[in-house]
Amino acid sequence: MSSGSRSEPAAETGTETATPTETATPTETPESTPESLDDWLDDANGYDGEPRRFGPQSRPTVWVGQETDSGLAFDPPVIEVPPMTLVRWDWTGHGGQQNVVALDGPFDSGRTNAQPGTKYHYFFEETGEYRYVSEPNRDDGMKGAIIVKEPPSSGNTKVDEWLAAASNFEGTIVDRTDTDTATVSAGVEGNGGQYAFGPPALKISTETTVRWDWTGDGGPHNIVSKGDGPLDSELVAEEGSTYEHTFEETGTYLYSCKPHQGLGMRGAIVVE
Ligand SMILES: [Cu+2]
Repeated sequence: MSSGSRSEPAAETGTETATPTETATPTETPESTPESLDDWLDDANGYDGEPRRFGPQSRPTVWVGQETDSGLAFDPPVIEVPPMTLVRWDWTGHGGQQNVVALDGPFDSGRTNAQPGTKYHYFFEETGEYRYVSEPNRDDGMKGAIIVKEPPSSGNTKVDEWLAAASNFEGTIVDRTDTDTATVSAGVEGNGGQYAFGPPALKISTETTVRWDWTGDGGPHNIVSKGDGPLDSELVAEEGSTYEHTFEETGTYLYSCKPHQGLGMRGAIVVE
């Protein structure tokens, strides 16, 4: 995603801090943006159709001027964040003059800049969909969006906070309290690749065995408890690999695939 190391600039350029009077307010169907967000993003460079999701307390950074097969891009082009999130943009210096300008006005990094290390940020308080472009490159597909929405809620706070970053979690804890053996697939579609557990959240009864089945997609995965917990599998990639654990005690068990935890490859087992 980021390319190489770069030093901090002596002076930040194009930086702007939102003040209480300068909060983001989505406008109703403005004339400049009549299409649906998906239609508008159809030709966005570097976008595979799946927003990158960030949870509460995250610090998302979008690279400005990422070279992709389709052309210069914002990276990631589309992110999903909760309200009250500070989003940063960081110029790579590739591809000449660029800026970050919302179509409907709430944020604008100002004049274009080609200097690597140029930074801009904006604090998103309100839910909404914010489309933006780099003005010199807008007709070439350098466009992006910030989707600000409340994270999915299952009612279990520990699960919701842990899985807020998992793109395939929509607030559902699948109920398997009626079975002795429940299965979870490791390496299903999500989090920008085959980097998800399916389903990401399960509810079971005590004395239930959960078996994780490797799909063989997305490279090596493992199953490791967050903090002190009972889950600790090998890191393997082969389709058909399995790992299982029988849960004896009630509680909420959080886990992740260590190599892909930062992408959102996380899961939860609630034992009742
Ligand atoms: Cu993984």
